[in-house]
Amino acid sequence: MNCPRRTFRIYDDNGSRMLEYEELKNGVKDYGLNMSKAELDELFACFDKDNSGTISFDEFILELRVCLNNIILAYRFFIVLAIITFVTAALALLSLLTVAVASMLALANKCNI
Ligand SMILES: [Ca+2]
Repeated sequence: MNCPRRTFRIYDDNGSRMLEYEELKNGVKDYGLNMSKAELDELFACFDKDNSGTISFDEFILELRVCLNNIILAYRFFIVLAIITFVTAALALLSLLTVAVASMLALANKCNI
């Protein structure tokens, strides 16, 4: 995986230090992503914060940070969900065991064991 600066340079075909729409389009395609024009328009608009029609490295890295933060948030949410599911399952199992033991004790009392 390339670092963001290297990726930016690879995308920047004409070396202008700014990404134009076609450069982003070609870069995305080079990474094997097949995006529709609408998706590319949306992606370009996400990066081009000042609506200048080009993407500076600062805009590029800013959007990558946002994406990374979203991935981290999703990962944390998944971990919390997994913990809640585990605790719920453990409590359900404990409840079943408690009922089973209580039933056995009641049966043992009835039979005077
Ligand atoms: Ca811009």
